[in-house]
Amino acid sequence: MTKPIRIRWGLYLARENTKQMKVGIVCYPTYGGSGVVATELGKALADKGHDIHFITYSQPTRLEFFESNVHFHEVSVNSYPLFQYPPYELALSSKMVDVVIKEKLDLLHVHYAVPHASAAFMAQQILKERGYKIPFITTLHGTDITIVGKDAANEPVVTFSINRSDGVTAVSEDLKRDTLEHFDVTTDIEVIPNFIDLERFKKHPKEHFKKAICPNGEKLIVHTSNFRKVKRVDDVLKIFCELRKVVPSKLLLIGDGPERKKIEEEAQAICTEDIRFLGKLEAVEEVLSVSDLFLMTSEKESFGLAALEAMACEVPVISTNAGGLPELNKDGVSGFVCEVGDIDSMVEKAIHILDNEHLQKFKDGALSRAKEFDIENILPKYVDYYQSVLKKHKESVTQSL
Ligand code: GMT
Repeated sequence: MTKPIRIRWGLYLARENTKQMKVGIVCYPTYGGSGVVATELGKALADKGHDIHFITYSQPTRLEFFESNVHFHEVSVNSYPLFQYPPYELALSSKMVDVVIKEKLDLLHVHYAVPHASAAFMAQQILKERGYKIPFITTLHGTDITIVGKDAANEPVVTFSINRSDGVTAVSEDLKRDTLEHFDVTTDIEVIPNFIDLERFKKHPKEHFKKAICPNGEKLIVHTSNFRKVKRVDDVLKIFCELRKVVPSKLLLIGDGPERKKIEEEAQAICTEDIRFLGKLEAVEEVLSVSDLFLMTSEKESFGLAALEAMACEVPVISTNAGGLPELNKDGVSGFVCEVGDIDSMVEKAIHILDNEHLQKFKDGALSRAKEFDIENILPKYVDYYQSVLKKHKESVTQSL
């Protein structure tokens, strides 16, 4: 029997035989991909009996109020006339300290490095002084590395907090490579890709939608994103304008963001009657269910969760070769992968896919590729990783006693 020690570590270490963990999850609770991944991961872990505590500034978008084993702790930032910018990171670290102690958490898992990793490091140091030892894992999602992290204004803190994380995961091999290339990172990075709930994201019988949107049997093209510059939504318009000259089709643009107004103006100037903007949708899978082709034109994309959601609904994808997209979209199988900005090639591939002779083959290819990212396959990777980080952390704490 192990001798009792005075360090107060999480219950997991005291009850190793149960394997149930108490995990604090920190993320952006809004529409971004990292928040979706964090929320779905937390819900799936809770389903398996783990106790999950979301620590965020508002209720995560995909979280129901009453789910068993799921708790929500709101971070509220008190401002003061002196502050031009309310100190969110400070409030977040303090909340983490509070929740770890009150809820006896075993582990913190922060999604999107900025500023969550440095806030977790600060919380860990405070907890250490109070006699609580807790490891934290940072998941790198994309722009936290490729844009925000690389910014000289943030880089030293991002590098430091990645290196001080007890575990680091990245959502694609490409993001791992990019991180190692641009940051002086000494910690191992585990690649755990995005995942999909195939119960929700599947082809739903919504043929009446298709009839309403495409009354004359047109093909339905779809794009969903947060309308940021990196998504190159204007390329979607360019592709569609060329495509509709050959294939009668309609375009749906789903989501919202900084570029939307500009894109709407551009759309009005071209073929407005065939393009519709739907804004943010709760049940995006219902529209995907009747779509024939998904376009992802990003110049940076660490994984491409929106494309995976489309594939799970049997929608082939034409994507760029940016970031981790080629790791998801299998060229010639689930769709095609083209150079960023190569409109001609994307139009040519779109015409090929939408040909009735080929369409079903690509739909089947998209679905079978999506199945490889079934949450049931990816969740055990996170659980195993949590357990290995907890074990390593326990060993290092024991050695330092
Ligand atoms: O920048 C965004 O588009 C949102 C961002 C986020 O972190 O909220 O999404 C990133 O994370 C997703 C989940 O891991 C990935 O599927 C997206 O590819 C990634 N976006 C980019 O790299 C641009």
